[in-house]
Amino acid sequence: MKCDVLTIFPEIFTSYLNESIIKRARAKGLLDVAVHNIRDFSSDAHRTVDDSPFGGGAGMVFKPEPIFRAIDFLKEDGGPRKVVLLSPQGRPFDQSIAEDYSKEEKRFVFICGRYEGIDERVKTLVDEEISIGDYVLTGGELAALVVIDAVTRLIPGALGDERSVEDESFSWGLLDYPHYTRPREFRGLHVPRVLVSGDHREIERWRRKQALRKTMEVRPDLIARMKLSGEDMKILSEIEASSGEDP
Ligand code: 9D3
Repeated sequence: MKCDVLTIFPEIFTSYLNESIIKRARAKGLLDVAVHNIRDFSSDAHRTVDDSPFGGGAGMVFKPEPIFRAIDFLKEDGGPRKVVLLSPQGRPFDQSIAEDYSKEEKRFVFICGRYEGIDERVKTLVDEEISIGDYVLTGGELAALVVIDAVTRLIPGALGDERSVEDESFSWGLLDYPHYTRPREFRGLHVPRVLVSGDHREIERWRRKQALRKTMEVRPDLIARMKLSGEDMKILSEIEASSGEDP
């Protein structure tokens, strides 16, 4: 993925984009991200980017001119761009959008809002408006990082272990099963016997069952829109039958 980020707080991005998997993806040339300060595109000595709302009311609104100028600058090379505005009014971001973005050939421009909002005329530049969920953030910066993070790990070669993405497509739509590592007993807490049995078919079935149980418990909406196999149906009826028993 290639992208530019427009923000008035470029330093928010510095540490996250320079650690771990994202850092390595950048070093490998799989992720190209450039962060730009919208204030650099203002036209006055005070580097003003906001103003009070027409019609009155509290707070400030992003002025259109600096954002238009920034986008004009980014579009100078003439290459195709996909302009994404991070905003609470956007389409909810999910794994399928992350997959689409990871295959997109166009260079992205992520616009991070702040203040009460952004002058509506900026939307004439925007191809897609994206939200990361139903809660109120102070700005779009964390949302842009969430999108970049979720997309980057889907780019082939970005994760050390390519099997991780494969496993996901198998269990897509379910929450994860419980994980354990050494020691086998810790402060009286034991690792489930099946995991040390060496019976890999039984281990697979146990994991699937735990994943189905957990998902049923906290995200029944995910189960409702999943395509369940005959085996999944059988496991679910076992879970149903044993509900109320000791774990
Ligand atoms: C308190 C002001 N709100 C009045 C209803 C509007 C508002 C404006 C700007 C609320 C939040 C923000 C800043 N948030 C984002 O820019 C944002 C966001 C979010 O708040 N939640 C989920 N996804 C996103 S993407 C960008």
